[in-house]
Amino acid sequence: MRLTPLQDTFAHEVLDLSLWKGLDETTLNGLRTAWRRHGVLVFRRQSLSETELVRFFSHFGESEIIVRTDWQSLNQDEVIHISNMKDASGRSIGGLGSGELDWHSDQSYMTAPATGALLYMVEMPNEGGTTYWANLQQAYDALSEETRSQIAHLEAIYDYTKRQSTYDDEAPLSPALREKTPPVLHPLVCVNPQTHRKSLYIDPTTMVGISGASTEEGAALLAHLSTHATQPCFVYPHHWQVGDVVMWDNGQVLHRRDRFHETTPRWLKRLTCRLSPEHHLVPASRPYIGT
Ligand SMILES: O=C(O)CCC(=O)C(=O)O
Repeated sequence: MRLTPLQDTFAHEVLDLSLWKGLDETTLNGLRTAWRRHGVLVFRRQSLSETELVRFFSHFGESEIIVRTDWQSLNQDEVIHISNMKDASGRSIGGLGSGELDWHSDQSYMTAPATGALLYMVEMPNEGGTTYWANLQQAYDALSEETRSQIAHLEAIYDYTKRQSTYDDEAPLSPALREKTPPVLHPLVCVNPQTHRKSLYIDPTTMVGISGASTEEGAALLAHLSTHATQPCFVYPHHWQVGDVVMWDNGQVLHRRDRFHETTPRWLKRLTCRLSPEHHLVPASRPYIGT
């Protein structure tokens, strides 16, 4: 296995591995270390069944069944479909449509986020649909001293209602989904348990304010942090090919997607796993019970 940085960014490509084959413990440990260090790993030219995908990702953390069970694969509960494609009866085969997805962090709407994520590209359009990842530790390092001390002990409020309102083709949040996703608080600054370095933890698609701040002050600070953290110098743009596997750690990075034409099919398989707070930055969170 060899690792190479992608486009001079933090993201790395892993070469010489066929993920459908069983991987030995030395290789898996190398991958675990590389993932903790770099936050985004890319594997090209893979060909994996859903069972093989689930088996590969289970080496990094316990599989998580996410709240969007309506996007689940018929074969494997752990796999969801991210797609604009429809089945013979005209029903979407998965979620997230064809629109732009703004910067977000998966599971930030949960009190105990499962922060490991993987996408596997199955079918893609010729144009659009590029996905971007932004490094939150590099962004923290580049903040002014003044902003760092301003945010040191602040928590942001996250609400799934805001996130869902940005998705294509979605009905309003159902009572059942609302029950699973009440508003939560996460600190704006988290510490990596391995390196002890500080990092931002934000999600512009889901944050609705800052606990204890006025609506205007909270919105201004969150907008400032979001604009700062997503500057091109902190971003890796991934230009997909069929067979790509990308895995990322939502404790370290944000991601977003460009829109693509709604009539061109795009289909990814998606997995989520629970990363250990001993080895990965997992935000310490609590329910938000209002002011
Ligand atoms: O469709 C993509 O490229 C990204 C999907 C995404 O943002 C997600 O699965 O959280």
